[in-house]
Amino acid sequence: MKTTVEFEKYDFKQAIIRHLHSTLGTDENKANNHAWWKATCAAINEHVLEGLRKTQKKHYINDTRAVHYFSAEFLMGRLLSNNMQNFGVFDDVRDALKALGVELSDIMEEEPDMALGNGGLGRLAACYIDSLATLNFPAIGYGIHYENGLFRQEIRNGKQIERPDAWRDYGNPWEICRPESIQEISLYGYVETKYGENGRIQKEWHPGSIVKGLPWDIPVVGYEGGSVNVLRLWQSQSSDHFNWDVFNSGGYVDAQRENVQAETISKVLYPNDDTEAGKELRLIQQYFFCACSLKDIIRRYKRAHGDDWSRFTEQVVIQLNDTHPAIAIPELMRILVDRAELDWEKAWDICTHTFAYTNHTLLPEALEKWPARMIQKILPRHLEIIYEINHRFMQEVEAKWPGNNDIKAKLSIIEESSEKMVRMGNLSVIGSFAVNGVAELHSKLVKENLFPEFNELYPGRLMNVTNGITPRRWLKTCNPALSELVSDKIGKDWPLYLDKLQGLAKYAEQKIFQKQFMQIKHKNKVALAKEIQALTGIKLDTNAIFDIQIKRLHEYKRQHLNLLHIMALYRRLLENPDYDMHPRVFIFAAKAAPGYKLAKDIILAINKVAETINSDPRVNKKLKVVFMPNYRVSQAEKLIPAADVSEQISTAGKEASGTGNMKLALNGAVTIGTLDGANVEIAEEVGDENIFIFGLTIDDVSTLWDKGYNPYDIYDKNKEVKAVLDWLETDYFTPGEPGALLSIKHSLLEGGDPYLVLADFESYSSAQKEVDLAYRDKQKWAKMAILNTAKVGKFTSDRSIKDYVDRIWKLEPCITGHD
Ligand code: 26Q
Repeated sequence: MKTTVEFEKYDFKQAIIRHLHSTLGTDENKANNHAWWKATCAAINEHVLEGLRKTQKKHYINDTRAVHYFSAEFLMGRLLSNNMQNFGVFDDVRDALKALGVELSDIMEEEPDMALGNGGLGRLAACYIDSLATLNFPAIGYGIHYENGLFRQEIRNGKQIERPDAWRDYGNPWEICRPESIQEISLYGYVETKYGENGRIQKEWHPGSIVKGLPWDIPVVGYEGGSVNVLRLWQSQSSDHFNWDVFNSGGYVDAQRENVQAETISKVLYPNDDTEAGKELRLIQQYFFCACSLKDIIRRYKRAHGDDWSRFTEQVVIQLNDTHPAIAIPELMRILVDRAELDWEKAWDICTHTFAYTNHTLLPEALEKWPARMIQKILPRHLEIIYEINHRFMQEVEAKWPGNNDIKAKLSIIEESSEKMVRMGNLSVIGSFAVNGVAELHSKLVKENLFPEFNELYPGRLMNVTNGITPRRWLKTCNPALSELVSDKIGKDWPLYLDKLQGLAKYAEQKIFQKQFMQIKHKNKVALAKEIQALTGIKLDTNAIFDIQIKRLHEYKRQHLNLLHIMALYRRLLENPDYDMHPRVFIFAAKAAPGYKLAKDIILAINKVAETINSDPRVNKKLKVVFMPNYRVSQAEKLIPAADVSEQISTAGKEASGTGNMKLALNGAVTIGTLDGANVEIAEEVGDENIFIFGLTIDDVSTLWDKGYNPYDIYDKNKEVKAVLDWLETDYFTPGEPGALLSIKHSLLEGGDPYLVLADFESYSSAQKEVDLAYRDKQKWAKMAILNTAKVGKFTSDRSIKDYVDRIWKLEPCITGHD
């Protein structure tokens, strides 16, 4: 196979030493792990940059159509091991370092995670750019170069404390600063209406402030000779010339203040994974990266096509990762109408053939809305454009449903509440040629519940692309032992053709293979147990079931359902020391949005229950609870290979897809889950006998709400539920502090239990009993675990990307190869 980069005669040992000397100014005797890490990155980077140059040259010469993935988040994690694996040089580098007396696994721990995202949506973007590079599709990721990524979580007295994440403090070896591609963008000010010679109305935006966007490129290395694409992240800076006047008139301090304001834009990632109501800075962030990225795209387009806009939509497709970049739609209209002086109709035609939008949530509180007044202040011209888009759209609605004002009010981009709001979801559907949900069930609900009228008005626009994960990071790199076993059985090319994992199914009942598979799982559990002991002091029995729930903390994800069940097990063990259960370790890891009180209380409750149980000699041989602080990509890579059970227990209809569910199943964990998000498709793939499905379905959920749900009915009827909820109210888990965990009980009773935790408790509890029984049958469990790995090939992000390409992007691969 032709590869982008040649390694045959490359001497890593020599290169690493060379970089230790000439890049880092140190030597083998003085170097600490950090220096070794940097020198190793520098050696790898020689190849990264060579691949990047070749890929860019090829794209330039071929002038190919490309996808531009706009996302406020890219949760990249660490890149050294990933880049080495994708180049296929991991073992060579490990051996080279070994010869120098250095352990690769130690120096990899030096790398800070690039945590420029909150959770699923940000990690999805990272998996997608991996697949795009691997499959040689011309693509560029566009986002924000946050100075501080998602906060670091510390746990003190059981409580979450947020600390800043200074991921670049000692430099980031992977990023390339591109001052030659700086862009300037405008904010604030007012709009002047002018009349051109031909009587055409011209709008001129006189900005109140100008900000510079400085791009940093992160090379994205495709697997085994794929392309090296780029992720381009914008850092905000004050614009020199705009401050010049202030500066000259002696306003040094004022000028510095403007600097601070401009530089604030890319300072910090918002740590919310739903919405942050009405925060001006968040809107500015969104506009900032969209405007910079559009200018960048248009600069590149014009280099090839000048002022001829007729081929723009052939060359450019822009994917909006949720509504966060939706402001790009009126921004492109502004450029086309005000700057390029195209007719509105022509401009709108270009726009609606350029954008496609991915929806990631149905939760009404998570659908983005911005006060019109705020847009007016920050982006006055964009508000006018949004009104014009809406005005014309309302005429379409009138033509389709004459006189129907209810539908108009519902579909309007403008919500006419006391404070006028701009609905970014509606704007995105109207301004895009394709809208997709992220799992079959979710896309169905998008069509039938969220946007049914849009689906009627624009048949075919709403569709599904089921999420996926990159098997390079989420199996090959994070679980090398299992990867090797798999390669021995089915050959080495499964990371590119994940459906080949099906080939393992025929060994699912073979004793030797079961033993090999489960031995690897056990080794991974031992490694995790060691990590957990080092981090938390908790000692684990690695023969226990490792039951793992790792994801953002949210009521709808129901970590508290898991916790109530743990308390119930604890209670059963106290009441009956011989209560028959296989030893189990429940492991949680989760960050809560800093302002989400109940989520933080659930973290506190998990930690307090964990402390109590772990130090109770009556039960702690059979039951342990661990809360791993500071959940992040690199931690997920250690947890996932060691999981026996994967907890995917959201209220049906609430989790759009989930992607952790796929990662865990791929690594041979068996899911206990509801029929929600991609769990439905995982169940279809692995078969009902290889997954533990429980709980209300979406239909059950709506029936239950329709007939009236009263959580007190369950509290009064189910003794165990009553007992554990009442237990929370005492000071049993929080000595001297009764009531510290009361908010959870309160939300489940007086609060009306909005996520039906109590309604699903009994069903969850019996499913957990089945898990316990199944695990005790070693062969049965091994078979289930193997079949999970064997049957989840569908969930490779390569398949997702091919779906996007076929259904939406219509790209051709551009093979890089040699010069
Ligand atoms: C918006 C406005 C202001 C501040 C923050 C936000 C914001 C930030 C992040 C809103 C949402 C997010 C992230 C959402 C997210 O991660 N959604 C998840 O997306 C995954 C990938 O499709 C799905 O698998 C999950 O089901 C979905 O919850």
